[in-house]
Amino acid sequence: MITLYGIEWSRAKYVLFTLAELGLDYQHVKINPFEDEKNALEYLQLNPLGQVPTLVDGDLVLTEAMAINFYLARKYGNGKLWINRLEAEALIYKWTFFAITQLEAACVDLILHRKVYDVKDRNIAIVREAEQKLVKPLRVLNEYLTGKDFLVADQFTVADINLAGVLSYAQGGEFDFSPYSKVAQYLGVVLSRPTYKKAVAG
Ligand SMILES: N[C@@H](CCC(=O)N[C@@H](CS)C(=O)NCC(=O)O)C(=O)O
Repeated sequence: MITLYGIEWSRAKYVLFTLAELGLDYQHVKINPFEDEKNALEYLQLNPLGQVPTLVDGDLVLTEAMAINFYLARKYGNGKLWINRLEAEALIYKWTFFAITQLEAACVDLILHRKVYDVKDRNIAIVREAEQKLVKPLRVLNEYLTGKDFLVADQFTVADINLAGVLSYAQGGEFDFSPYSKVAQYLGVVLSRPTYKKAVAG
């Protein structure tokens, strides 16, 4: 039995999206990263950083959302979400690492400082800096996506889940995607999949 720890609006949503795409059964333990439950001794044994998500599948305890998604796609995908060809795999890794190194921190800052934090704790300077940090990578992504429906080999893969999942935080944080029309269109397509809606519904 698979168990996923992490509430649906946290980074656990990337994994919930994958679980829904693969139609897998799982138990969902909705740990809220803003609550003390993430520091309960029992949970720290699974994830010593006290963060979500964490996946348990049999004897395997796995943290890091993107690693979890690679694992699920490869173990249970059966031809879905993964492409067994070295060049395609390299691109799946490349766009996932691009998402977490070039985009994620800024996307998370946008939603935290526009939606999640109490108004008194929001910082407009952090919002402006995050918007600025997204300009260059989004230009690159926009150009790359021109003439493509998906990131790798024109197939929907776990790279799309990972990257669109990251950008969903910017979308939730009211980022203006209009200068990046191809990214906006792509995001609209990926995030309107019923499996994403199921993931964020919890
Ligand atoms: N690199 C980790 C980051 C996990 C992470 O930062 N999760 C946040 C919630 S989205 C969290 O648990 N924050 C609580 C904390 O850091 O104490 C991953 O992608 O899984």
